[in-house]
Amino acid sequence: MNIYEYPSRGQYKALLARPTLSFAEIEMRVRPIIDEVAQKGDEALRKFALDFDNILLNDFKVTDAELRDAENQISVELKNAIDQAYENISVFHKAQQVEEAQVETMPGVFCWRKSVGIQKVGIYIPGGSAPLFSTVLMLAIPAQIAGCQQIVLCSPSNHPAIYYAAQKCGITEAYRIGGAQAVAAMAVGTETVPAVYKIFGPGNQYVTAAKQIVSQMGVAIDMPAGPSEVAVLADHRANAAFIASDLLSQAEHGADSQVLLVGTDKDIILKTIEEVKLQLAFLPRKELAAKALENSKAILVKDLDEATYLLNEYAAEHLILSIENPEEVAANIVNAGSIFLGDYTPESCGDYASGTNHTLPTNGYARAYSGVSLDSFVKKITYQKISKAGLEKLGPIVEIMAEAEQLDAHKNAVTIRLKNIKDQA
Ligand code: HSO
Ligand code: ZN
Repeated sequence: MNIYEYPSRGQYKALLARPTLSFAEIEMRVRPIIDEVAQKGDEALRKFALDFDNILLNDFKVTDAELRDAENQISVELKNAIDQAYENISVFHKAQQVEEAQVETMPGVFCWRKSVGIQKVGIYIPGGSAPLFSTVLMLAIPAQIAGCQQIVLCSPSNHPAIYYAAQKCGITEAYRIGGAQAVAAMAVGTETVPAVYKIFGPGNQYVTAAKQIVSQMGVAIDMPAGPSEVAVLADHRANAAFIASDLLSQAEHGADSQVLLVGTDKDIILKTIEEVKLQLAFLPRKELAAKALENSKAILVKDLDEATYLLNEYAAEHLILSIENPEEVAANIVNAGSIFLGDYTPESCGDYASGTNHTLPTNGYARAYSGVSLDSFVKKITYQKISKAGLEKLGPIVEIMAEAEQLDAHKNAVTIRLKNIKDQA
């Protein structure tokens, strides 16, 4: 971890830059996969499973019995933990259901808006060493609350915790397929896998590229994704061991994870770096974490105002405020995916079970994007109803505007009705 002492504001841009991801080369490899799934359906899925993962896929739809039986294959402790996380995430996301009032903008002109669940959504959960069943909760719970009718899960992993979470969250069907081809299947549909309208979930560069490509084909995606990241702000009284554990919990996600420590006290920064070394040695995923730490930075700044400025420039996916009065700084942070306040709020709690969603904007997207929430699973339809008296008031305004835009048919749609109302009188 390199230390940068009191960099000038002019240096921030270069200092905070994320590594650029070269999309073009991966895109070239992913496009033919998507085309082949579109043309050959299940046959292509079987071929890619054999070519890429050496798996002979026959039936890849997960059976109801497999989903139901998952409960018996995990420990009671894990089941109870998932159940509590489910409760907390449900409560937090249910609170996002807001019914908007019907508004009478002018006498007789009524406008309103309603949230409607996206009918068909797809959730991708990667395979690999960490079975991300927590991500099933984070995506399927809001989908369930939103009232999505079809919630499709694709994952190359058959970890029972993934299946337990899936059935608990009302996933309507699950398929044991992975990679770019799974994203393609959910985008275009095959004989077995239904096409969906929006695809969610993390994945490697190929999955990310596939999501980006299908999003240009008219299928919505949750958000543009980059490697996961955390920024920790520490003051003179912060606990170095706590902060080190937070940095490592992010670093262990992958070699490309981004970890940033911002401090107002050099001693704490040095102690934290020592602690990171100590704790790293005990981690089963130490190689991955060590790689991520190679590109990570510790930045010493003169005070909390400067830290706030820097952190707003960076726009972290996760921001931990390990400082005396975290609320004061939090009030001035305008760019972050999710903020963790105080010494006893590790990111891990948000990752698993406090209630907030862990699918968050990375790579600086927190400047303009929000994390996944109930909103991500609904569309908002607007409605209006105008009475005859309302049209008599509003109509002439629209006639004038349509005429000024030289759109006569628009004007006529009002005029013809106003005339009809007059004739009735
Ligand atoms: N920190 C990850 C989410 C996660 N952590 C899943 C553990 N499991 C991205 O926000
Ligand atoms: Zn995590």
